Formats: sequence, structure tokens, C-alpha cells
Amino acid sequence: MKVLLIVYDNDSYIHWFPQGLAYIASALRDAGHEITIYNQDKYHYSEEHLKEYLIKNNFDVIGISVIAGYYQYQKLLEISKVINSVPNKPFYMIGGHGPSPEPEYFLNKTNADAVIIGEGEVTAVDLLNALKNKRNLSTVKGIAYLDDESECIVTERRNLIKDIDTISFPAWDLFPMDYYSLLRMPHIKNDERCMPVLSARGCPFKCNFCYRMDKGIRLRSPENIIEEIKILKEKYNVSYIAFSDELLMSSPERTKELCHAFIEADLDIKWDCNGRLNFATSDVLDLMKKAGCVFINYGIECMDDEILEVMNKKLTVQQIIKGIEATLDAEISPGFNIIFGNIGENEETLKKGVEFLLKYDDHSQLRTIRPVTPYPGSPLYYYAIDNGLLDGVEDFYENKHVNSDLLSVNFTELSDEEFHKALYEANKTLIENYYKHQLDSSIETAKKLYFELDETFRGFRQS
Ligand code: B12
Ligand code: SF4
Repeated sequence: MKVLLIVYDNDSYIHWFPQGLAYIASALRDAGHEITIYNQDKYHYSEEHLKEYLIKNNFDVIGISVIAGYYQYQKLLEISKVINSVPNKPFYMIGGHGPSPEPEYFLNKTNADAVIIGEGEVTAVDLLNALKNKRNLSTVKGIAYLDDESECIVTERRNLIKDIDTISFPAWDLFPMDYYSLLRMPHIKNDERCMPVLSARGCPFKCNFCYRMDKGIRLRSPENIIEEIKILKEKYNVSYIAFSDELLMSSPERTKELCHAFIEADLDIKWDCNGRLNFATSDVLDLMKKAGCVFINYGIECMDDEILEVMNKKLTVQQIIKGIEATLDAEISPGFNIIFGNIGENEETLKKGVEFLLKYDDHSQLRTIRPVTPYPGSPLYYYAIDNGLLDGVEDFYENKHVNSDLLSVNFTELSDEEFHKALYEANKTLIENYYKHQLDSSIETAKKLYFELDETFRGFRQS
């Protein structure tokens, strides 16, 4: 069948490589389908452009991947309007973290023909097979659709792919790799090219604000990951890998296993990943450094033990401090993610977060604090509904989640105004700290240039 996969425009300068769609493209191509990618992201095509394109070109199936951001949601609705307006409308399927927990809502809002729930490779192939052979959609596991009476049918959940080494690598050749590899990550140099890779699928933790689409964690073998990295290096000259798993440091043993394998394979790459501070000990970190790791993005969330407990973060303030110090000692840059507004938080817990960020900042990034968002499917989402703070999915998307930096649901004792004022004060301090350092370091650079005649200087506007 002729399949069109749309990569929507996220209004970014350079977009993140759409890994989910690239996996789906690969699986469908392996099954014999003809895949075309519509890169609205790279070209910033308008919806009118898409409409003309769809009218001119006939496809049997069209697919979009969405996460639950406010921006993505609005974009999905605009694109859906276009898809639904063309006379030759293809079979329309959507998937990803957005629609998976609330498929009925998304089916009604987008008029899509099916939602793929969770991991999509096998389901997408089965769905297209059913379409081709005119099999009833009820026979396809892992989807939701509206039947003739507009009733939402959610079929039995599909078993996850057991051995994820068997999944075909993303269909890189169908995407503009020169564009995506320009993505800038912490400590990447101007002449380095970067691509994301998944070392595993899933996460063994269950933080209360996080929606886990599929249960548990499944690891790829180091050999399989290395094979993928070698292709990226050889074919696309990629030298920086952004591990995009929810959590690469899923245990100390696993992290060490990967590092040993990278070192042994003499991969000679730089990489970053998401990490856990309770596993950030010097033996693990020194090995990560040796294997090329330059940045670990940590979910700290809060600097208060009681709130960490409420979040089910399985982390203590002491572990956070020890882990960050060990990371800095290992000369790896830490990313600090702090969110504010979980159940029981107040100005004091926010202040502790700001103090921590100021104390341990290595100035590699602008650090800011965002409000917690109860994304649909997360435990916090159901807590909000159960406690009358949220009136279901429509209320979330249409009224509450209007911007990720604004309060969507208030779980604290503060009024909304007090909440935003507290966030303003916290972020003002962090912004001032960042730009003061930028200013000082630019002046230092100028001094070095003119008084020490620094010949390595590459221009003030070079970044
Ligand atoms: C890269 C990434 C981004 C990138 C872009 C993503 C992109 N282009 O796809 C950027 C940086 C833009 C981003 C932004 C955000 N992100 Co993000 N992001 C990720 C990350 C790290 C990797 C995504 C990925 O490639 N996964 C790997 C692929 C293989 O999985 P997948 O995309 O889910 O696809 C599979 C299935 O879902 C399904 N599928 C997906 N789409 C489709 C489509 C079709 C047609 C079919 C058939 C199947 C299918 O099949 C795929 C293969 O099995 C994930 C974490 C993760 N590891 O998943 C978080 C994650 C998706 N992000 C998340 C969040 C919360 C956000 C933000 C909303 C955060 C914020 N508050 O700002 C923002 C949105 C910003 C905004 N402006 O609104 C959450 C999602 C929560 C939710 N309920 O949606 C995640 C899960 C992280 C987490 N654990 O909290 N993100
Ligand atoms: S926030 Fe991170 S550690 Fe917690 S469940 Fe989600 S992916 Fe796992």
C-alpha cells in the first residue's frame, strides 16, 4: 500500500529526528509497503501546502505520531482538519504518547480511523494487512477505532516485542539526515554531527507525573546498539549519539555493560543520555566518561525528601547531592531537571531547588524550572481527576494545558497567582545567574584575545 507519514512542524529551528515514525517506516517498508515522508518540520510547509499535496498525490494510508504537548495537540488538530477535508482521504492512523492513553478522545477530535496504542511496529503492519485483505479492524490487536455506531472499540492490547534486537533499524534513508544531524546537544562541537539512538525501551521506575506507554523495560544487546552506531558513523559521519531512551542508566550493571562494550568496540563517539542519581557512583561514572559520555540528563525533580516520596521518585536529597558531585568529579556535565508543583509543594521546596541549581551549576545550559504537568495516563492525571482538579481529558487539552511553562493543574496550597509569582522569582534568579556568567565569560574571551593575542579565537558570533 502507498503510505504517507507526516512529520509535523514543531516550530523549531532544527527538529529532533522523528525516531518513532522512522521505526514505523522501516517496519512497513519491510512488509512491502511504499513509504513517503512529508517533512513539514524541515520545510515549515503550511497546512495549505499539505492540502494541495494530498489532493495531487493519492495515498492509501496516512500516519502521524504525537506526544501530549499542548503545541503538538493543536498542530494535530490543524493537520487533521486538512486530512479530513480532501476528497481522496486516505485511511488515517495516529500513534504515540498523546493518543495512546485516551484513544476515544483523539478519535473523536481528529476523525482518525485508528489509534495505534503503544509500541507500533507489529501493530502497524498488522493493521495495514487487515486493510489490504479487508479484514475487520476488530482482529487487529493494540488499536482503537470507532465502529459504525460511532462507539469506540479498543482491541486487546498487543504483547510487546520480546527481543527488541529483532526490530529493524530506523529507515534513515527516507529522512533528510543532513538536517537532523545538525541537532545541537550539550558539549557538541560545530563540526560534529549528532543522531539519537535508543539503547532500550521503557523504564523500570514509576514516577507519579510520568506516563509510561508500555510496561517495564526491555534492553537491546550492546552488539545490536553498536551495529546501529557504526552505520550512523560510516554512512552519515555521526560522531555524537544522543541516547533518547527514557533512562539509559537503568541499573549500574547495565550501564557498565554498555560502557565496556563501547570501549571494546573502539567506537570513538561522544554521547549523552538520561540518568538516575541513585546509580551515579564514581565507578559507573568514570567508566561512562571513558566510554565517551559528556552529559547526563538527570531527573532531580525536587530537593525535598517528602515530595520525592510523593512523586514515587525512589530518590533522596542525599543521593541527588552525592550523585551530582560524583558526576562533576568525573568531569561529566550534569543536566538538572526540576519541576515544581507536585502534591504538597510550596515556596520552600521551590527555594531549595533554586539554591541547589545555583550551587552546582556548571553553566553548560540555561537552567529553568517548569510546573509539573499531569500528562494523560500518568498517576498524577488520575489523581487530578479523582480529586476534582481536572474534569477529564477534554478539560486537560482544551482548558488547562495551554503552555508547558504555565500551570495546568494546581496541586499546591498556593493560589494560581502565587504559584506563577513564585516561578517567576525562581526563574528570574536562574536567568540572571546564567547571563551574568555568559557576560563575564565573553569579556574574559575578549581579554584573552587582545591581551594574550589568542590565535585560536573564532569570532564573537561563532557558537
Ligand atoms: C525526542 C523526544 C522529544 C523531542 C521530539 C519528539 C519527536 N520528534 O518525536 C522534543 C524535544 C521536541 C520533545 C518535546 C516534548 N516532550 Co518529549 N520526548 C522525546 C523522547 C526522549 C524520545 C521520543 C522517541 O523518539 N521515542 C522512541 C520511539 C521509538 O518511540 P515513540 O515515539 O513512542 O514511537 C513508538 C510508538 O509510540 C508508536 N508510534 C508513535 N507514533 C506513531 C505513529 C504511527 C502512525 C504509528 C502507526 C505508530 C506510532 O510506534 C513507535 C515505535 O514503536 C521521549 C522519551 C522516549 N524514550 O520515548 C520523550 C517524551 C515522548 N516526551 C515527553 C514530553 C512530556 C514532552 C514535552 C511535552 C515536554 C514539555 N513539557 O515541554 C515536549 C513537548 C513540547 C511542546 N512544544 O509541546 C514525554 C511524553 C509524555 C506524554 N504523555 O506525551 C516523554 C515520553 C518523556 C517522558 N517519559 O516523560 N520530546
Ligand atoms: S520520569 Fe524518568 S525515571 Fe521516572 S518513570 Fe518516567 S522515565 Fe522513568
